[in-house]
Amino acid sequence: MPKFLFSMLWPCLLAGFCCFSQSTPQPIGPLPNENQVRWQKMEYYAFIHFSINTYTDMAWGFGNEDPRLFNPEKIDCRQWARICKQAGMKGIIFTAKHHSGFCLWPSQYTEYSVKNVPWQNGKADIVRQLANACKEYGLKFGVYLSPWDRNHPDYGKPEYITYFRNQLTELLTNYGEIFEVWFDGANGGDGYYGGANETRKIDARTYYDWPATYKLVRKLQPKIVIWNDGGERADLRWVGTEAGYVGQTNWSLLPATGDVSEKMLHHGVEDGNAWVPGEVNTSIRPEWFYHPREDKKVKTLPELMDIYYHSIGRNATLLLNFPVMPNGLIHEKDQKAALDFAQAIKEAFAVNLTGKAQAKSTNIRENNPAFDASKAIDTDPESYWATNEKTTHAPLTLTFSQPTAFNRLILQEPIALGQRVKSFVVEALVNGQWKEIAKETTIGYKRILRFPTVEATQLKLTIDDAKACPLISNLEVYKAPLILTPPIITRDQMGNVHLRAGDSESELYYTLDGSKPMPGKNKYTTPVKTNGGKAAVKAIAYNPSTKQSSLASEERFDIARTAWKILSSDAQQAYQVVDGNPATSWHGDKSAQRPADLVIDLGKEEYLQGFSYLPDQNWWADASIITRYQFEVSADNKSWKRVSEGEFSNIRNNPFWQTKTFEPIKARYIRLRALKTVGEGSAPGYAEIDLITR
Ligand code: FUL
Repeated sequence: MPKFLFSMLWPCLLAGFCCFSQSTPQPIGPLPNENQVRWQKMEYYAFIHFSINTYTDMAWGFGNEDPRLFNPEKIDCRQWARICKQAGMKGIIFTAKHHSGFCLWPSQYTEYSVKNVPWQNGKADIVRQLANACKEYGLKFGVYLSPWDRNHPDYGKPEYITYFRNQLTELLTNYGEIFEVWFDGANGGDGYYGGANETRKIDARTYYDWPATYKLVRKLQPKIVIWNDGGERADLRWVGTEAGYVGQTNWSLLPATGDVSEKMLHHGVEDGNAWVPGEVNTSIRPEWFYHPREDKKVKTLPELMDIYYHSIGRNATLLLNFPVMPNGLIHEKDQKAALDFAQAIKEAFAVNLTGKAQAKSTNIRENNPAFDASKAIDTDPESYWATNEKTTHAPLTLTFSQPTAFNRLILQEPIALGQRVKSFVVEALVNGQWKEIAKETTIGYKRILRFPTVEATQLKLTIDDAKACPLISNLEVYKAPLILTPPIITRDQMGNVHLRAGDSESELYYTLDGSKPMPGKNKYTTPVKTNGGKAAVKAIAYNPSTKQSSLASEERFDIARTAWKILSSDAQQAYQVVDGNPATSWHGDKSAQRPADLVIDLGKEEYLQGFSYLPDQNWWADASIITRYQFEVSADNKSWKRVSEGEFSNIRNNPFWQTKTFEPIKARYIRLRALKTVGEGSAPGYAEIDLITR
């Protein structure tokens, strides 16, 4: 800059600085860095899971899958990008290499990649195709590179780290700007490992030398954010579940070092000394990879809306996964679910009702109009309502020009100055009386509250407690249309079907013959008896005052479990594994010798071809989840035949129904043997056991 210009500018700069020092609130650390702020503003982006195990119907490839299986004859990465764009997502993170070790780009460091598949004569580079498609659709691009590699012969040795970093370098150098890199911490131990077929355990904290790996990442991609649930603290954190929600209280902070519990991942830590915001990762289907059996299990609109409010609405981002089919496309049902979801969000937040309202507060920082309460409802995202120094309690009142009905409230803090609010209350002035509508804790980058519709003339936000003077950059009010939740369908051991509504106003209607349920026909009042055989139940919720119907929910039940006797335990509680209620569970005997068995007499011979296991659904019971099993059948409870054995791959992070099928066989007794649980030595826990018959 020419000298004379500088001399003209510096008094202005100084004036600006003085103004800053007098009145602008001081940041209260820890603070996000620029990359974290940019990432947080993305709010919503996609995961895509696609690999060699898409062709073997497995959750985790073992590492020995034949590359010749890989045959995505209709692949169209532009379809993936188009769907994500239309769904309102801002980027895509792709499984460039999952645990099987198979690379979706022609890495020069391994033969286990797309370069050795017959399809397209080994010339394809799917990472490139997707990176290009993202560019075309204005989406950011991110990569998932699994540190655990079940194919590589050197996994577990120092040599593998060089290999891992070489691959990382390829991905972070050759495909343009990468916004996020995903280092999944999963390591189930066993694998192919170049033919060794053995179990290899590593210490995830030390083996990968994360500090050096992070350094490399940041050198190659200075604008990246790093996700890691396995070792050194990264830029982002896992929220402790893959079910699609973060804690209602959610601090974007963690201790910079040391182990973190699941509770800490779920809620953050109020006085943590590092900014590590949460990313909610979940799949649009129960599992991450495509399985045809899940075509009927795509998340419903009410489920996706819950996920939205429990992720983006709770100061996190949402990373929603699409499993790509073997033909290389996203299934049309997943596409429809994502687009309906986008439409519903648009409708929920169509008209901000603060437009004609006035915001006032008795606490404006130094009475400076730059920090007036109106700054919370203006359209400038950079401006904010600021309160006086040393204040930790302050009200803001919004007065509508006429009585206004609303049921959603958005609040935001300017996080570049730190996350401050510890608790707050929201009240509405209804017919001249203040009515409390919410009492909550943290806000952070964005908090969205849902509550039953109120018609009010005023809304009062009272910040009750904060780490430093509270600041609110945005407050919006909406009236979102009601979305009825389809009923939950369960069947108890006696074969009675139970329906449960998501609210207290809906009536429920059902059918048992596969036809479409209709309001007014077959109203659910008490549990419905089925004849004990297979049953296909469909049900809807219906709101008589709005005359709205929900989507239909659907469940298929196999043979009823009426005559089943649990032989391996005398405890009456053991019958909770067949009570049809996923919320109840039974844990095997802790003192019993390993391996632990669940033995059931089916009461008569059945023609079996599979079984399903639902682990204890309790958040804290993960040690009891079975990860390796054997399933045996018998005609006489004496001689047993093993019909299935293996792993429940990603069950710890995604403790959902696990279904295994086998060659059909007649038997009267079944034995599920837990070979391994998450917390080795823990008694196996079961919420439900069920069978698939021919
Ligand atoms: C988990 C993995 O083991 C799953 O397969 C999936 O990739 C998910 C996103 O992370 O930990």
